[in-house]
Order: sequence, then C-alpha cells, then structure tokens
Amino acid sequence: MRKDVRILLVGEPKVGKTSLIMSLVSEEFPDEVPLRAEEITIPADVTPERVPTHIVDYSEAEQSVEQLYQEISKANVICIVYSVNNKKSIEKVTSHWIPLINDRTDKDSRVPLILVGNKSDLVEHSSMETILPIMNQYQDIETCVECSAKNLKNISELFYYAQKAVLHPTGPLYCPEEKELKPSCIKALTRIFKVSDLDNDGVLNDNELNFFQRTCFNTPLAPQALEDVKNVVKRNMTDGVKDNGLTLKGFLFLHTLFIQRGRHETTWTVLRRFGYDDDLELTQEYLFPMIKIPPDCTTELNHNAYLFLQSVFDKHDKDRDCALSPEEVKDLFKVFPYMPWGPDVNNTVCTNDQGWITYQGYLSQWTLLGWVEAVGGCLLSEEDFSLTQQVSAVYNVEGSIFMEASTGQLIPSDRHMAQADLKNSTFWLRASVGATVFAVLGFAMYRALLKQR
Ligand SMILES: Nc1nc2c(ncn2[C@@H]2O[C@H](COP(=O)(O)OP(=O)(O)OP(=O)(O)O)[C@@H](O)[C@H]2O)c(=O)[nH]1
Ligand SMILES: [Mg+2]
Repeated sequence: MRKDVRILLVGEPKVGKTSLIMSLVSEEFPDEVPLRAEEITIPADVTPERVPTHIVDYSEAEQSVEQLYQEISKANVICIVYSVNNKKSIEKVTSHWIPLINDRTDKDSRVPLILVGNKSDLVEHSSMETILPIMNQYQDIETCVECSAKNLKNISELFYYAQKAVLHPTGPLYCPEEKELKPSCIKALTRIFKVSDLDNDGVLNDNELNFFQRTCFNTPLAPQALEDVKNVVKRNMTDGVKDNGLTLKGFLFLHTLFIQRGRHETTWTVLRRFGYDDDLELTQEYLFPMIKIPPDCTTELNHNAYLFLQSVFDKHDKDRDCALSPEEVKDLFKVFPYMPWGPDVNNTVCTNDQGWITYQGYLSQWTLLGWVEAVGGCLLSEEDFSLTQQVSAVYNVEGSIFMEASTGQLIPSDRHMAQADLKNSTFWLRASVGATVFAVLGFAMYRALLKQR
C-alpha cells in the first residue's frame, strides 16, 4: 500500500476549488479565499487509513500550464471540480480536463479521477443525470460526489473517497464494463479460498469462515451475521451456498458485491492479508520472509512446523492412503506461485508401491529443505491461517540445538481499520455509502460533518 497520498484539485476558475480545501481545513466556509491555497498535509494519524495526505490546489490565474502538468504527473488522484449551477464547467470536464489529464499520464498507469460537483447549496436538482453517462464513458473515473463548500456538505467524504481511490483502487480488481472481477483478482481470491478451506472440501463452513474473518479482520463474525451473509448469496445465486457453507462461486460473488457497493477496502484488506501487492502479485516479503540465522548456525524445522506440515498433508491426502498421488501433490501446491517439487523428488524420498510420496517421504523432504534452504519462502507461502506457528531458525547455542517457534505474529497488531472492517463484514451487504463514511469516524474531519447533522 502507498506510504502517502497526493490529491490534486483542478477545474474551471471559480468553481470553488480553494474554498473546498479551506472548508475542509477550517471546518467553516471562508468568505474570502486566495486564488490558490498553499499545499496542505494532513498527518497520518487523523486520516482514516493512517497515511499522510497532501492536498494541492490549482489556479489558472496563478500558475502556468507547465506547472499544472507537473502537478498532474505528481498526483496520485485528481479531483475535477465543477460547479453544479454552471453548465459550462460540467462540459469542460469532458472537453478539456479529462483529455488534458489523459494526455499527461501513461495509459497503463492512469491516475484515478473523482468528479466533484460543488455548490450544491445553490440548486434544487442534482447534476447526476449529466454526470453518470460521463462516468460510464471513462473508466478512470473512480467515483463522483456532489458537495457544498458553503454548507460543509460532503467535504470530508470527498477527501476520503480521494484517499480511498489511491489506497484501494478499483482498477486491478474489477472491470466496470463487464461488471465482473478481473481474472487476476479471481485468481488471487481463488487461492485465498483454497487456503481458507482447511478441510479441502470445496466449501467454507462456519468454522472456516470465522477463521478467515478473524485472520483478515481480527474478529469472528456473529452467528447472525454469518447467516445473513449466506442468505444474501442464496438470494442471488443457486450454487453460492452448499451444505450450509460458502462455495468459491459464492465467495467471489460476495467480493463482487463489495466492490460494486464501493467497499473495495474489504476486498483489499483480504488480498493484502494474504500477501498481495497493489498489482495482485504476491510480495517478496510474504513469499520469502526474513529469517535471521546467526553465523555458524544451522536451521531445522521445529515441532510447530511439523504439526503444520502434517495438517497440510492430511488436508490433501483425500483418499487417506497415507501417500500423495501426483494429483494430490498438484493440488497441495496449487496455492503456491510455482511448483516447487519436480518429479525427481519421488526418486529421493520414500514412496509407496505406486511410486507416490508417502507421509514419511513428504516429511523427510521438508526436513531436508529445512536444512538446506533455511525453509523460507516455499513453506511460508502456504502460510495458511493454520500456520500461526511459523517455522523459525534453530539456533545452535553452546553446542545444544534447540528450536524456537514464533506464534501468531501474522496478524498486524496495529490495525486501525479493524473496527471499520468489522462493521463492513458484520453488516457487509446492508452497508450503504453513508455507512462507509461513518465507519471511519476516527477521521478528525468528520467532526465537522457530525456537527452539521
Ligand atoms: N454558494 C456557494 N459558493 C461557493 C461555494 N464554494 C465556493 N463558492 C464561491 O465561489 C467563488 C469561487 O470560489 P474559489 O474557491 O475561489 O474558486 P476556485 O475554483 O478556487 O477559483 P480559481 O482559484 O479562480 O480557479 C467564491 O466567491 C466562493 O465564495 C459553495 O459551495 N457554495
Ligand atoms: Mg482558487
């Protein structure tokens, strides 16, 4: 996830860009504003995602076109502001601003755009009828919002959406034209489903769902919430729930629904928890966690590692013959980014009459790897939640070998959004955009909003 967010406001003169920034900062509408606000930085601890956020104003009267281009290339998200009572400023969104921004940014790394209709206090009607076709036409538009710097309406939301567009982008997850998840997102979520399906029966039962929920959001789901989730899936598809558990299809459907309802952060939280970066690739730190091995020391699997490996074997030895058929081995490594064991493994370890790797052979292969490869990535990439015991180095201290297990450090302790995420998941599908906003009440700016109500 990004370490900071840079929001740029552009738009026709006098639509209220500077006033929006000033209203956000001072929590009241300024009667007089300079042409251009100084760049402001909101410190990490008062933003919902704990990421420092820079807000940058633009004024045609004060800045050259070159300066504008420079700011566009530095921005992580651009708010194109128009005034809801000024048709020309709306027309300019498509005739001027979007083409100008697109010309200055790489096609593959377009910055997300947010359409901001300011001065909603001046009109009775909404500009959405005009705006929605524009949103459908341009995929880079992440969202739109109508607001009023004067009434302080939707000001904090606007900046929250902008921040969210950077930190939890739609692009890698979802194709708005097809209205479905993108293939790389399906691939990642399928892997997550498989890792979470502890008994490997193709369905997430209540236990597994709770385990998943705890792993991702630090808290289990209430029994009623579990039922609610399953009911929503059942209502929408025939094969999303089977044997009272969630199928892969149902799991993918839920994530599609989150995204369609603007709750990308839920899906991103899950993906990041399982090691994915912003391009939906597994990160190096996840695949190859650092294990510090002091000089002159060797490594060895500890008891917890063996317990974990045993559970993985059990999970995949479906026919219970105490050996893994080639199909079962393939299934076991499906959650890996590559197949770490070639066919030669079966020539070096114990196999059964059919030449399949036995439980003993399987463990001895891991034991060997523990010695020669310091275990590392391969094993940990499986890193189920059942692997709350990580394999760690064995220190050879004063001639005695002992093993050290680290437990349960997989869940980041400082999860600022945990409560919000809990809300997400408890009320998952009933959530409205308004609820998204209230889920981040930690955001100091929201006080202004609350006062208003
Ligand atoms: N009624 C109403 N007036 C607003 C609102 N926001 C801004 N204004 C007024 O619109 C005028 C222009 O506001 P600015 O904030 O200077 O607009 P700007 O987009 O920064 O303009 P430039 O810096 O010239 O590009 C000022 O008179 C503001 O008081 C609003 O929400 N409602
Ligand atoms: Mg201005």
